[in-house]
Amino acid sequence: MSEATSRQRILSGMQPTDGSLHLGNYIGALRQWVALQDDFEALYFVADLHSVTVKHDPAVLAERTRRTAAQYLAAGVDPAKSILFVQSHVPEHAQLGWLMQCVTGFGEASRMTQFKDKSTKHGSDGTTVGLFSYPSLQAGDICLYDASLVPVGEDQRQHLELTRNLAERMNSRFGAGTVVVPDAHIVKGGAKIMDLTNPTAKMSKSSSGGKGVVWLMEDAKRAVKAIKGAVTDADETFGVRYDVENKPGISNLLVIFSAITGREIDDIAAEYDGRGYGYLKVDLAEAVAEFIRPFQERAEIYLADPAELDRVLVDGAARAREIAAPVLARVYDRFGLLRPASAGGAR
Ligand code: AQP
Repeated sequence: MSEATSRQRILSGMQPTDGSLHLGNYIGALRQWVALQDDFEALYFVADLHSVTVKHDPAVLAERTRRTAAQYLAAGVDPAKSILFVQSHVPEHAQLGWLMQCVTGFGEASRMTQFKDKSTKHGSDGTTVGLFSYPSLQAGDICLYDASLVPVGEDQRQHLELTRNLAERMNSRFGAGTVVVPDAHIVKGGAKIMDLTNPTAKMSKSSSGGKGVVWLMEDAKRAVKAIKGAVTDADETFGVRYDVENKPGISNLLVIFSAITGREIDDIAAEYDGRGYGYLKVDLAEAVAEFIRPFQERAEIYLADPAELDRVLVDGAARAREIAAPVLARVYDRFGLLRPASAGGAR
């Protein structure tokens, strides 16, 4: 077995629902992707098929897809170590996604909290069947590569649990080894970064207004403003400590501070405890700005050369398909689908 194939395989993706990722995407997922690519055979994709499950603007999707890929690269995803591609460039995603839908129960899909949240937000007219079945497509994304680990933020835990259930169901109905049952890899610190203006809700690309979101591709001055304006907690002692229940705002800032600087939360809390929240915010804002500026410069270099960016993505899709095609053929066989004559005909 070659070194590449003896390593465990991991897979993860993000939706190009905006021209910029946010700090939650970075801390909860992207940062881990970069750390994991040395020890795992890593596949990272831009989940464009997922992004069209809600109303989207076709005029900007292609640009957002490139911008998302450029941000992966700016964060340190290295195409020499990882396979970086666009989901729709690998048609096997939609094909396995369909089979996954066919083993998903209506009831279990209805219980997904992200679906409940998003369908409430978009209303019945804006809620598509695609949004409903998106966790099944996601299960297909993962199983298509026999991935054993999926690095995601806490918000994806329920979807990963569904993927495991669907994979186990497939193996029990169609035989052991039809698909690999994956595990979630959820980061210990920063798995759920909260909105700065509402620290009980997660920071999200689609959060209304976006005032509490730190965007990786927006002017750093705006990030500074957002952090300085973060909602903190009523506490006359200005106590700075990690206490999610009683001090969700300060705890969120401490998690961000720790993730961006690599310092321990307790050390940061000890430094600012009793000095007032303002000092913490000013220094955190500066640290975030220092992180964002070079990040943007790197992303802009990739965006300035779309032909090279596309070449990386074309190469990534070809490598991804080399893995995906035999896995899909195996699952098709197990389902009993007739092989096309060009692939040897009936079994
Ligand atoms: N606030 C967060 N804290 C930690 N991790 C987060 N992730 C998202 N928000 C946070 C992680 O980022 C990855 C990409 O997610 P996605 O783009 O597929 O969609 P999402 O999870 O639905 O992210 P958003 O920002 O909330 O997008 P919209 O608003 O478009 O739905 C995932 O690994 C996720 O865990």
